[in-house]
Amino acid sequence: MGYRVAVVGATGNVGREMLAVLAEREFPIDELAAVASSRSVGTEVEFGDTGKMLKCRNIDHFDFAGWDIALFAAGSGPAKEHAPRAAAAGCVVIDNSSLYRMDPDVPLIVPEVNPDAIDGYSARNIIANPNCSTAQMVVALKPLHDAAGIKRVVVSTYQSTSGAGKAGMDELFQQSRAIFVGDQVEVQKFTKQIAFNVIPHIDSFLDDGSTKEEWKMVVETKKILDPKIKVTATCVRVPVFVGHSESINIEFERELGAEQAMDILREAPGVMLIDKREDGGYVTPIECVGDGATYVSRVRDDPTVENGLNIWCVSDNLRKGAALNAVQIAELLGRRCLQKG
Ligand code: 11C
Repeated sequence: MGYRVAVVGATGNVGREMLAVLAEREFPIDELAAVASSRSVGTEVEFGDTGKMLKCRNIDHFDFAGWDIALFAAGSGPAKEHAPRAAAAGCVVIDNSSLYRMDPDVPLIVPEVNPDAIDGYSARNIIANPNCSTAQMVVALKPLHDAAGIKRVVVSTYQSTSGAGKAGMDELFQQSRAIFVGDQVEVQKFTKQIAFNVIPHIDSFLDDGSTKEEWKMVVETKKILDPKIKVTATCVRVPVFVGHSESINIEFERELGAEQAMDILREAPGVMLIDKREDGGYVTPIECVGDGATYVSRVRDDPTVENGLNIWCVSDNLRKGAALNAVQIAELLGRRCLQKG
C-alpha cells in the first residue's frame, strides 16, 4: 500500500525533478497529483520516464484532505498561503522554500546528516528542505565533523543559473546566443550579464553587507549540523546551467590529515570521492547533472591554520540540493512516522 502524494509547483525546475525522482526511486504511490498555480492549470507534466502524463490542478482549489504528503516547490508565497492549509488538513508538507526553515517548530532535514530531527515534524506538520548550497555542503561536512569536530568553515560557492529557476537558465542561453550572433545582451533575471561573467550576488542584500544566500548557508548549517560551527560564506553565480560547486576551507578542533579525511569521505553516505590528484582527476558540475551524490575532490591539508583542510564539493542543485533531498525526507517520513496498512 502506498501514499497519496501531491507535488505543488509541478511545472517548475524543481517540481519536475521531484516527479522524476519519485518515479526513479519507485516511491510507493497510490495516487499522484501535479498541482500548480492557476496559470498552469491543464499543463501536462511527465511522471519521470513512466510515460504517464499528469494534468496540473489548481492550487487555489486543491483540497489536501486525504493526501498523505505534499512536496512543495512553489516558492515562499504559495508556501505561506497553502502549506498551513495542507498541514491543517492532515497532509505532511515538505517545503523547498526558505520560509519555514528557521522556524523552531519545523525540522530542517538532510537525511544523511540529521534524520532524527524528523520526530519533530508533527508540531506543525511541515518539514523544511534546505537551500541547495547548504544541503551539499553539510553532506560533505558531517562525516568530517564526526571525526574531528569542525570549528570554522569558510566557503565560496560557484552556483549555477538553474538555482534561479528556468528563467535564470534561459537568460544564460539567450545572452550567450546574443553575444555569438552580435545582438544586444539583455539583463532581466540577474543584476548583471551572466554569460561569460560571474556575479558575486545571490538573493537580497542584508544590512551587514552579506546576502541572504550567504546568511542561509550560515544559519542552516548550524541548525542541521551543529550550532557551534562558525560559517562564513561568499555566494557567487556562475555561467553554468546545472550543478553548484563549492570551495570549502575547514578548521577542525582536532587533527585530521587529508589522507584520513579521504578515507572517511570514501565511506560517507551520500558522498562520492573523486580525487586522483592529476589532470582531470576531480569533478566539475557538468559531470554531476542528474546524479544524486555530493561529489568531493581536491582534498588537501591547509598548512596556514592549525588542523586546516581544503575540499572542493560539487552536486546537482536540482537533485540533492532540492528534489532528491525532499523525496529522501518523504522516504524517511514513511519509514519512521507514517505507517501504512
Ligand atoms: C540559488 N540557492 O542558487 C538558490 C536557490 O533558498 O531555496 C534556492 C533558494 C532557496 O539561487
